[in-house]
Amino acid sequence: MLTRRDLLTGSAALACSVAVARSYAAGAAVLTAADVHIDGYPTVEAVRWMGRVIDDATQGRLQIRMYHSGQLGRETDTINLARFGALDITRVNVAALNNAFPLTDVLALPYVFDSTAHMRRCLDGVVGRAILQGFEARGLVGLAFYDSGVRCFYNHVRPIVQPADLVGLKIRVPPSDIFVQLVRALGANPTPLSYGEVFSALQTHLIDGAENNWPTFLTSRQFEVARFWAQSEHSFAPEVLLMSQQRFTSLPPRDREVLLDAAARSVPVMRELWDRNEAEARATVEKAGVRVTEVDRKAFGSAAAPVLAEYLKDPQVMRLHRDIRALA
Ligand code: GTR
Repeated sequence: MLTRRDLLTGSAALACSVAVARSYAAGAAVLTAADVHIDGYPTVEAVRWMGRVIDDATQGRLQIRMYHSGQLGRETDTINLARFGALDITRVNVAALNNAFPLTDVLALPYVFDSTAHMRRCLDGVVGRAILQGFEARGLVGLAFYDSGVRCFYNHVRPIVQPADLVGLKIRVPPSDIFVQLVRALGANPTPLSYGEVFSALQTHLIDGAENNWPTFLTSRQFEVARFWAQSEHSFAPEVLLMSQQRFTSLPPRDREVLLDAAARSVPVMRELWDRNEAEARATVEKAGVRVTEVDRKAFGSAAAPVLAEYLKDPQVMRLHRDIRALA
């Protein structure tokens, strides 16, 4: 959690760049957006697309300026900066939100969705709406959900087929208790690290492996070190596009409409980019010699079941989970 001091010191440079961005085009409001992914990644491109739509619809009155590649810091930091109004838009994974926003837990829990189509149905319906609205009580506006494929384990030690193959391995997890508990339940040692630290942690063997989706595995170059990919498909944890509520309410109502509409319309654009990107990423890393194993899905499901059961004790998570399963 960021303290007020961290915010004041650590965000001085950011505040400067935000100020510059806001005066970037005279008379235009420029929204600063952050993403940890590299230029060209589907989430970055979807927000850029939104920026073009907004620019057109407002004759340049409202614009988005994208800071990709983690230029504005870790995901957990950008969430707090947006809450405090020091950053306008941030695109993060639900894993970075789980601990502070428990309503998002259900989206990251293991083996909750059966497929990408199932997840999209849920995010497009009442489940997605309830979770996006939940951000309003905490200084944020939930603009949209984006795809993040399905997370699988990979490592540089050995192929994984059974949960027992993970025993003893040091596995990087995002800053979410769900992933810490899941990796522990599978017999491995969870090591929480921020996204920007994972590649060098793998390279220096500080960790043995991690878990993520195909495009991230490729663009972060983790595939160059971790040569064993296991198709565990343990979490569909999607991405969320969030806006500072302070900044949102400062905009004239007509611009708020334009923004919400552009965010909603960016979802199918992102999905198309995603589907293409995911297939290409997989083909590229397999061609580069990464060995893919199918896992014993039943054994993984059973080992992960106690983690899911623990979270389902929360009535709110239970209700959302019931709605998700009803759409399976
Ligand atoms: C990716 C996600 C990033 C980041 C990363 C991680 O799938 O797109 O936003 O959360 O995972 O594991 O840190």
